[in-house]
Amino acid sequence: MNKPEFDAKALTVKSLALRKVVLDMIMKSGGGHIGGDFSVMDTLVTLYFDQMNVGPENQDDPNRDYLIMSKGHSVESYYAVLAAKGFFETETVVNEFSQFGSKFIGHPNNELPGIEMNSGSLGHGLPVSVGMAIACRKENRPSRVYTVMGDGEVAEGSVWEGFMAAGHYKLSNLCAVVDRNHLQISGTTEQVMTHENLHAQIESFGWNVIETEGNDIAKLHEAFEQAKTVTDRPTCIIANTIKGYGGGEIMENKAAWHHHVPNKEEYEEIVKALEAKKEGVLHE
Ligand SMILES: Cc1ncc(C[n+]2csc(CCOP(=O)(O)OP(=O)(O)O)c2C)c(N)n1
Repeated sequence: MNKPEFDAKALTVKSLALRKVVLDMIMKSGGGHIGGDFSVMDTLVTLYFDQMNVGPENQDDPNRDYLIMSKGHSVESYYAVLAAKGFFETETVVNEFSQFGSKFIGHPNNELPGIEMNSGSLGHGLPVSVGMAIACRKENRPSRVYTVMGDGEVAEGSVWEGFMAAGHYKLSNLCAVVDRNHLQISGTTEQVMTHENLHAQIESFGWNVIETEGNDIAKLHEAFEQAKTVTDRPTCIIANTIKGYGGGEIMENKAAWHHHVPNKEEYEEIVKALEAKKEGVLHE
C-alpha cells in the first residue's frame, strides 16, 4: 500500500469534518459519548490516515497493523473514521447507528469490517493487544498493534496487568495511547482515581513514554514516528487532549458532555464552532 504524504492541515480538516459525522450520528440516534469522541478523533485520524497499514484492501492480511479501540464508548468517532477509510458507507452509519436491529451498535462490534475486537467494558483492550503483539512477534510479522484507552479507563486493574506483561516481554511492536482529557464519566480523573504520576507509573513498568498534544495532528505524527524508533520496549503515548475538543465553549472540558445529546441550539453552536475551527486551520 502506498503511504500518502503526511499533511497535517488536510488531516486536521478531515478530523473536524468527522466530528460533524459523529454529531449527526448522535442527533439521529438520540445517544452517544460525544465528549470522548471529540477528544480522541485526532488520534484515530492520525493512526488510520497517516500511520497504520490497514484498510478495506488488506483487512484480512495477517501482516496488517491492528487497532483495538479499548475506550469502546467512543464508538461514534471510531465508526466515522472507519467509514471515511472505506470500510463501510458514512451514510449507512449515520442512518443506522444505534437503531433497532442494526450492526452499528453503541459499542464496537467485530461483526463489522475493520473492527478487531468488541469493546466497551473498559480495561480489556491492552491485555488483548499484548497477546496480539506477542503473536505477531512470534510469527515475524511486520505488524504494529495499537490500543487506544481513556484516562478514566486506566483505573481498571487489568490495564496494569497489560502494562506489566508488555514491559516484561519488551513488546516494541505495541503502542498504547491514553486519551488524557482529565475527565471521565462523573468528574475529573483526579477526583475519581488519581493519575497525577501517570507518566512515571507507566515508565516504571518498562515502557517508553511520550507525552504530547493529543489534539495536534503534527505532534501526534511526531510521537508515533518516534515510537517506531524504539526497538526494546513498548511505547505509551499520553495524548493530552480536551474532552469535547472542537465543539466550542459549550462542550469543551465539561464532564456533563461525556454522554449528552445536544438540543437544536446546542447542535447549531457546535456546528458553528467546528466550522470556525476549520476556517482557522485553512487560513493558518
Ligand atoms: C468495566 C467498565 N466499568 C464502567 C464502565 C462505564 N463507563 C463508561 S465510559 C466511563 C468513563 C471512562 O472515562 P475515560 O476512560 O476517561 O473516557 P473518556 O473521558 O475518554 O470518554 C465509564 C466509567 C464501563 N464501560 N466499563
